[in-house]
Amino acid sequence: MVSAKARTMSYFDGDAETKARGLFQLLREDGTPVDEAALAGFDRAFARRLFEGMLRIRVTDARMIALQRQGRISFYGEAMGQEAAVVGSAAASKPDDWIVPALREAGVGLFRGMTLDSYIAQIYGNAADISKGRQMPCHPCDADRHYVVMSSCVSTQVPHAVGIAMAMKIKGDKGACCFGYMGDGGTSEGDFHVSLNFAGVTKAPVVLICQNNQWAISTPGTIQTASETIAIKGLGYGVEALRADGNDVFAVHEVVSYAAEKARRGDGPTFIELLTYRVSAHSTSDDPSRYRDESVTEVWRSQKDPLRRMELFLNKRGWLAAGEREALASEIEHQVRDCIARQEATPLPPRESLIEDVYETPPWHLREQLAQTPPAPPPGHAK
Ligand SMILES: Cc1ncc(C[n+]2csc(CCOP(=O)(O)OP(=O)(O)O)c2C)c(N)n1
Ligand SMILES: [Mg+2]
Repeated sequence: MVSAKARTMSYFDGDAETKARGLFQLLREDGTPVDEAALAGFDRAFARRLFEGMLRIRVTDARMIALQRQGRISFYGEAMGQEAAVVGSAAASKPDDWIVPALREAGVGLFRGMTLDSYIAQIYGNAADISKGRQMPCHPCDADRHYVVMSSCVSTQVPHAVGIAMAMKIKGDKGACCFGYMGDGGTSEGDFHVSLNFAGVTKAPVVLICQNNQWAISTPGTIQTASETIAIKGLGYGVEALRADGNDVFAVHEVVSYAAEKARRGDGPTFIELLTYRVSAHSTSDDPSRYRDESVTEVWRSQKDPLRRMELFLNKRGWLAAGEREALASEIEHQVRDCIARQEATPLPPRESLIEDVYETPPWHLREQLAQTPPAPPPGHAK
């Protein structure tokens, strides 16, 4: 689903620098279209799917934060305020594409079909966890959905994504591309610059997406870079650069679809900056009130909220009835609670697997440890 009409808008006619400095938008904050005709390709079913995808992340994240506060999971990083960037880009991906996420894109995996049970099992690190509890929470993966596990090291996603795309090109894979995500902080790392250079030179089929949420833990965007925009950095490497309102799910879908189609037909890489805001804390280990003015956050939480914008749009079109958002949210919450109950009742991975998956013949000191009585499981975990 792509609104080719949207590409006729003046933004796409701009020269390379104008696009990298501009801000593509299809829906204003109050939910009214910037250009009615440009929305012609987005029908009711698709618009609702995008909205439901965003709501699913919002509701799931809220439950996960509550679980962490109750001591039932150890750690969580949410995507509050960034759901449009996550879902709009996910919806532009195709099953054969590969996804290399950074910190806030678990919702991309979910949108592509990772089950909630698998996601939550990976957060609990239980026996149903595909990684057997050996990853940090919030580092999910799903090989069947081409959703690669996130590396914790900021910006390593960029060389990983460009490398995958280069391999796809060398192997002659046609009609697929790789999405690589990063944060604004990630663009200050050497990995970012090296990879952009490789992407430009090799014309790899890659879509590099920076979610500029204006914070990198406690470092604000104002001191992250002296560059006029983040997008414009792509031009120095010969990579087409686009910049869009990351809280406008239609605009995100449009720019990412444009870049993905271009990559899939062999016309090379695109670097996209999506302007958004990290409404919540960096993670459950962070307290942003210590370092930023939360009255600014409040504006992003309310008037600039991406779900609110889409809800206003859907209401105006008559595509979402009164009370339907609440009903949908409650249905999702029930599903999440059911998954939590199932995953909490699932035992931990067998502790022997820690050793036996590594050694064919464990050495004597590990055999001794294996024979010891296991300690009590942490609270909230079944035996
Ligand atoms: C190489 C590296 N340096 C530092 C860290 C610690 N760290 C984790 S997330 C983060 C900030 C990331 O900010 P950004 O890239 O903007 O992503 P966001 O958290 O805003 O999504 C830092 C400094 C790390 N994980 N890896
Ligand atoms: Mg950031």
